[in-house]
Parts: sequence; C-alpha cells; structure tokens
Amino acid sequence: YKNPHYASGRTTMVHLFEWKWDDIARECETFLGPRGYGGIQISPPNENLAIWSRQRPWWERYQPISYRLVTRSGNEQQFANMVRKCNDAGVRIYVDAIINHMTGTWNENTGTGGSTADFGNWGYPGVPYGRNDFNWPHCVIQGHDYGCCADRVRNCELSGLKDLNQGNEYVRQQIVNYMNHLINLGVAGFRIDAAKHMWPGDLRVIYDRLHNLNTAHGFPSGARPYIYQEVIDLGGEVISRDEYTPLAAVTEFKFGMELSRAFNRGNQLRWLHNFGPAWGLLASGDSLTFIDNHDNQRGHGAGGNILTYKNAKQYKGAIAFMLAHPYGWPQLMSSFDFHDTEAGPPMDSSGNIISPSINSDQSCGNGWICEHRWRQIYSMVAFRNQAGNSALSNWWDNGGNQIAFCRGNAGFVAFNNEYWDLNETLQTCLPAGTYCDVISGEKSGSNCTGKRVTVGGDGRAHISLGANEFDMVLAIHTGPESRL
Ligand code: AAO
Repeated sequence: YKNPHYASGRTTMVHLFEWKWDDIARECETFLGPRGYGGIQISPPNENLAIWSRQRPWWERYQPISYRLVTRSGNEQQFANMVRKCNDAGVRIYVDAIINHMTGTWNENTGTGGSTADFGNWGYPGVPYGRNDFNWPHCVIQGHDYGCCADRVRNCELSGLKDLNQGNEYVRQQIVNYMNHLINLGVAGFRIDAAKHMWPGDLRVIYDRLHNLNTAHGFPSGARPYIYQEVIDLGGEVISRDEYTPLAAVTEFKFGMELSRAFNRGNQLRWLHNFGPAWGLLASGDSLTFIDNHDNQRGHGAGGNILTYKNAKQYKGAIAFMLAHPYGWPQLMSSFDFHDTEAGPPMDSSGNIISPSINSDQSCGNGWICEHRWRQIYSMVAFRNQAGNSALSNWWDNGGNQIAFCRGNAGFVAFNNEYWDLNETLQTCLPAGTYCDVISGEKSGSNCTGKRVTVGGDGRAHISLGANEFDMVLAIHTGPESRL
C-alpha cells in the first residue's frame, strides 16, 4: 500500500482542492500530463450534505450522506471520464476517502445527490446505515482526549460527525464496496481521512479486502492501491503515527511544519543538511510530504505558521526544497483564494462551482490560485523527475541561510534566505555545459529567459542569488527544460 504506482519517471502529486471532474480531465490532458505530474488528490467524490445555512463551506464535503458519486465536482459519469482521461495522460487519481463518519446534525438534511438523512435516528437511507452501525454510547471527542484516551479518540465523534463503527461487519463491507467501486473505475489509491479516529485493526481488514488496481487502466497486475492515512502526529498524544505505518503510508505533518519554520527564518537553513528521519520524521517511504494542506492553510487541523501561497516567496522556497530533496513522496497544494477560512470554492448563486479560467501566462483566474501552474513550482516537479532516485550530495552552506546541494549528476539547487546576496563559485556535480535556471526563467529555444549558468569541466559554476530577487532559489538540471 506504499507504492503510488506513478507512471514511469513521475514523482509528485497535487491536491486539486474542490476542482470539478471535467476541469480535472482537461487539466490532465493540457497541463499535468505534459508537465510530468504523477497524480492528483481529488476532493471527496461521494455525496455530501449541502450546507446552505453556512453558505456552502468547503468543509461540507467532509460530511458524507451516501457513497453515491454525486457532488459539486460532478457525477459518476464525469468521474469515470476524468479517471480514464487522466490515466491516459499518465496522471493517477487518489481519492480522499471519508470513511470514519457520516454528517453531523444540521437543520437541513439533503445531500448533493438528493439523498436525505434522519439525524435523530442515525439514519442514512442512501447507504443505508442505521443506529446499530455507529459507535455506542454516543460521545464527542474533547481536546484533552488526544493526550489520554485512545478509545475516546476512536469511538467518540470528531466534532459531532456521526461516528461509524468499523468493527461492524456490515459497515466494513459498505466501505469496502465504495472503495472497490472507485478502484474498478481506475483510481490508484486513497487518502484515508481521520485515520487516527479509526482502529488500525479495522483499517487493516478494510485495506486487505480492496481489489487490485485495474489493469485496464495501465496498472501492473497485482498492484495494490496506494494508501496514505491522515494521522496528525506532532508528538505528545496517546495515538502515534507508528501504529499506522505497519498498514500503509502516513501524512507527515512535521515535514511542512519544520520547513515552514526554516523558510520563515525561524530556523537556519544550514540545519537542514540532515533533514529526514534524523529530525524525527517518518522513514522516507512511509511519508506523504507537503508544506500546507487544505486544513492547515486555513487554521484547521494541526499547525499554525504554515507557509501558503499568501507568503509566496518563502512558500516557493519551501516547495523547492521539498521537491529538490530526496526525502518522502511529495504532494503539492492547489488552492482557491480565500479570506474567510470557512468559505467554499468560487461559486455562483446556485452554489455551482465556477471553473478556473486560464490566463495567457498559464496562471489561473476566477478566484483560483493554481500553485501547480506557477513556473517555480512545476519546474521543480520536472527537476525531481529528472533527479529520480539519486542521492543528495555536495551539501554546501554559508553557516547560516544560504545552502546548495546536488542530486547525483542530474540536478543542482541553491537557496538564499539571507538579507544579503549569494555570490559563490560552487560544485554543481553536473556535466560541463550551459544550463538555464528554471526558477528565474526557462529555456526558450537556445536561450534562457532567466539566468544562465555555465558549468566548467570541473563541475563548478558561479552562482548568484540576490537577496532582493523575486525568488530565493536557483535550480539547474540535465533535463531538456534546463540544459542548453
Ligand atoms: C464542521 C464544523 C464543526 C461542526 C462539524 C459537524 O466546522 O463546527 O461541529 O462540521 O457538523 C473538516 C473541517 C471541520 C468540519 C468538518 C466536517 O476541518 O471544521 O467540521 O470538515 O464538515 C482533527 C482530526 C483530523 C481532522 C482535523 C480537522 O484528527 O482528522 O481535526 N482532519 C480531517 C480533514 C478535515 C475534516 C475532517 C477530518 C473531518 O482533513 O478537513 O474536517 O472529515 C489536534 C489533534 C488532531 C486534530 C486537531 C484538531 O491537533 O492532534 O488530530 O485534528 O487537534 O482538532 C497543535 C497540536 C496538534 C493539534 C492542534 C490543534 O498544532 O500540535 O496536534 O494544535 O489543537
């Protein structure tokens, strides 16, 4: 369950938060496939409660009302079409699976596909679930439970969301049926939402009943779905991520927290020389890595002081480090612009999501940020693909916030997070030649629109990164996007 089954040479996925299936299908064909992206985490595809009383917030999608594939993102036919087109473009689909719970209690009770709920009786006829399918007696997780009481964290409700009992055979089978339906439609894996709130033994039973990936979508025979479990573990709680790594991969929240701190100048970049398990991070192959996610970019979930698109220069620095560094399986965030932390995606007055528009410079409009379309970000996806499995080598630092390193003989990257310029001749490890920096610009025919770097026969090159430049990163590699 720890292999993403990316198409060959691909390494990185992006969370297209609240995107519609038709838009994702187009994005796979026109941008993500050609640019070397490996996969997409999609918003939950199963029917959720439509919460009009809160102006259709983003978080209504974390309130399941049935497993029918009907949401604001689209219906089952659109879903199937998206998966087919993305797999054909070499881009895998990973589903955000909400299997810990159903909705909370609200005054309104109709879902995005017309299913209803009878909250007082724990009734979800669209599945169907009834009172016996939930944990009993009824209780709600309190903040201090995380420090003392694993049984309460797993058997009580997460903020009032009706808590399914995955120890119940009927419940397990409904969940397995839902996930297998998605596998049959060609998805490559799952994010397991709120995994901390489910018993590892129950999750193991569910995972082991999942089908192999669908060979008609290009997966090798016998391939198991990629599973990464959302377990927030910053230390100090009774439940540890280590209870989940024997099952499948885990979201590593310490990763983005530490890199946000460093690129926010709360810690010197030079200390990153041994970033990875030496910092208390999971083993690399177990670790789904990211800077921000849809929760902590807006103050939900864990964290605080997480870098996001709102601090663009620092954020792009942290993202470049994530993508240049060999540790983990990286995931990028692709956001819609927000000021109100509860607000849903761009939508019209009927609640329909408004598609992103694409500007002439490849960026998005209509309220969508599309970090994955920022040159400094997609260029580093190509860098990571080019670097492959090569080890980190030739670490250099100035004793403070200027660092540089190589990836085998494939890539070289430098960072300047000081208040003064970086001007050094450094060992790049690359073959002699001329390269375009893929951060300040790109290759255009036989020219560079940004900086040009000349690597000598000894592998050394003069590197310049001004403190006041638009970006704090310089990156060159042996792929066709950089080598002249
Ligand atoms: C909404 C409303 C609620 C309402 C509820 C029911 O906001 O007012 O009661 O509906 O009707 C999302 C939103 C929720 C939303 C929910 C359903 O974030 O606001 O509730 O949809 O619509 C815990 C879980 C973690 C979860 C996170 C948000 O462990 O799994 O809370 N994340 C996922 C999704 C998320 C979604 C759900 C789960 C539910 O990614 O989008 O919720 O499907 C500690 C614990 C964490 C815990 C946090 C927050 O974290 O460790 O496990 O996360 O507390 O309760 C420091 C600590 C850190 C600590 C943190 C916060 O950073 O180091 O450990 O402080 O205290």
